[in-house]
Amino acid sequence: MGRVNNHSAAGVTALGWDVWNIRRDFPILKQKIHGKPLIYLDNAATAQKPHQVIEAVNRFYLEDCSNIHRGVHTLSERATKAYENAREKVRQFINAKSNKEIIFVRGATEAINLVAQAFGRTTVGAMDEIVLSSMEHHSNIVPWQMLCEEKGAHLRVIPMNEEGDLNLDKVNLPFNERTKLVALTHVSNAIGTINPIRKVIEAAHLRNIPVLIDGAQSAPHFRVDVQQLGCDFYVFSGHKLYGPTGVGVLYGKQSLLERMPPYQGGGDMIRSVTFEKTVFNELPYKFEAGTPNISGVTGLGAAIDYVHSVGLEQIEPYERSLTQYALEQLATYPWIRLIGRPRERVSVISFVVDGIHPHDVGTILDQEGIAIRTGHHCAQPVMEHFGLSATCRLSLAFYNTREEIDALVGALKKAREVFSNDGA
Ligand code: 7TS
Repeated sequence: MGRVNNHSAAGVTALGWDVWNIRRDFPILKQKIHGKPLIYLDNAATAQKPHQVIEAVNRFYLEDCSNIHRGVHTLSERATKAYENAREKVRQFINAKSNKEIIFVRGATEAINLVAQAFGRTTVGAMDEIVLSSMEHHSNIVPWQMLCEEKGAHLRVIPMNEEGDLNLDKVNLPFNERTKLVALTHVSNAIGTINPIRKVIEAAHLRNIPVLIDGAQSAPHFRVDVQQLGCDFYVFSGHKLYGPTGVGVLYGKQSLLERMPPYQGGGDMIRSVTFEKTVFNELPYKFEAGTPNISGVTGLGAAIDYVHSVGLEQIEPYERSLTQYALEQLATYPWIRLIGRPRERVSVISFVVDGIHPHDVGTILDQEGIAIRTGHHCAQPVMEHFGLSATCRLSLAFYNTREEIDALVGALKKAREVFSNDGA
């Protein structure tokens, strides 16, 4: 159930959503930057944390701090319970079949590297191919490139069109008998495109090709059901989902994970060790060598509880209407050029301002207390596609408001005036 407002304070939208009430959960949003109220529009990089998450992490260190899976003492039992409860919360959150399919890692990046090493190194050989798209984050390019270099394999790329949508005609799906994996982002972090991943998964599965979905930018915005999607791997980062940094998730189908060798060796991932032979532990522990990020995992569990308490079914329409508002406001000015017009998108918008380098825009906005991201967004092939080296990117969360978008547009106008006067 979503947390719908039932009092009629100012700031309540037509959707019955009290954004001002929600904002009270995020202590960081109260501060001023350069004397102006903080307007945080860099949520695709990392989302802010509600006090429920901060308190869960604090509580771990204040009351339960202990190592997991090893102790019979009370603190260790409590820590283990919190850690394994979080695994169950993640399982439910993405509707995986089993807890064995949920591996805790450092983030989306580590999850992809794990698959590249544990799956890739045993499956991919010389002249084999891995298919990516032209809108991947570097995290979903470089690990595959490293693997290809080692194995003498090749990357194939699904192209995108001028709007920033993938070209998914049969001719543009470069699958063949040498394709060993498809690794595709669910949502572009640079231009916000939601890719029709089911279509790609179905086409790949017709040829028995497994598919990894990079969910770093989808998990925070809408409901994901890995069984319904049918993907073989799905990865996301906790910190973009209002959780702590340094924790993320690899989902993998049990049958595939069972066949994969461990990624790292160490404590907790073994059943028995002698100098002659080590027997590996069962799933999911086989992939969780060493002491994990226990406080982070506990905090991620609290973040998932928090997102449930707000309600993805509330978050999605609110963010959609806010995105629509931002697009309309930005489109009012001919000197603002929106980059990409995808058919379906999340609340990530890239733009450039005529005559001002994105980094200068970012610096001027910071003086107004507004945080946006400028640069290539770790997606240089996307920049190249649009003939740019950098863009300005705003990325909205459910605690952002229309007033903040108005302030952004006001600050952009100011930046434009400053630069026009300089040039005069
Ligand atoms: N995949 C996508 C689609 C991403 O957007 C990111 C991070 C990653 C993978 C890597 O996630 P990490 O948590 O392991 O670093 N994206 C961004 C961004 O857009 N700005 O900063 C980080």
